[in-house]
Amino acid sequence: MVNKVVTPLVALAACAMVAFIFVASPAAVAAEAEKEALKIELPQPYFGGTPLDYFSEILEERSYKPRPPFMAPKGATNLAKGKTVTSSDPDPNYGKLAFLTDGEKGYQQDYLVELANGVQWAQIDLGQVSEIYAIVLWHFHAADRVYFDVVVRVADDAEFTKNVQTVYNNDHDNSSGLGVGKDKEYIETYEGRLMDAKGIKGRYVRLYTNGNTTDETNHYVEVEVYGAPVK
Ligand SMILES: [Ca+2]
Ligand SMILES: [Ca+2]
Repeated sequence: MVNKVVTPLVALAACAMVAFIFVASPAAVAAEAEKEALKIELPQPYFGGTPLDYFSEILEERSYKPRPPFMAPKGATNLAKGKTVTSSDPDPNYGKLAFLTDGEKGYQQDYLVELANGVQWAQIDLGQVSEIYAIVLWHFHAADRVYFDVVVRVADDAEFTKNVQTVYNNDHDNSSGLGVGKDKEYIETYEGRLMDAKGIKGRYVRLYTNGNTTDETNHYVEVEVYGAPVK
């Protein structure tokens, strides 16, 4: 009888020890102490517009709560600000490619870049290989829209042949030919979409889409890449 009680208690104590060591190892505690919440400036939200009439099995449920803070190593900055942007569509329907990294994130059409129909990408050169913690991406947030086949990749070279890594991919049927992705589709908001890049290293960030729930075109308002240059 005593054994029946004691054995589970011993097992529980052992589990607690393991959990304690795992959670509170000095290295882990030090790493957490070196982190702070990213300060992401948000534009004004847009109210109104046509409600979205779209359903898909991979569409993430809309959240009405503010995004929780994202913890990144102290000193992380937006490495994309003011950096050079190139695209599969070098002559946008309207707007300029430089709008992606100019710091303006408003929903007004003045801040919008529209790329041609179908699969298109925009690419940011961070200037040097960097450790990347998070990418925040605003397509167009003056309406409820879902952009299709959102794929975000990082590489060491502008042609995307060296050290290519995928940060986000919601192309479930591989229609863009970049591999099957398991991430969710989502509705655009003024908060943008924060993607956890988990500290991967690279110099170039390339962002793909393939039209949206309103039309076949592709839009960007701003892209932020939070990280630190690799010394
Ligand atoms: Ca902008
Ligand atoms: Ca697809």
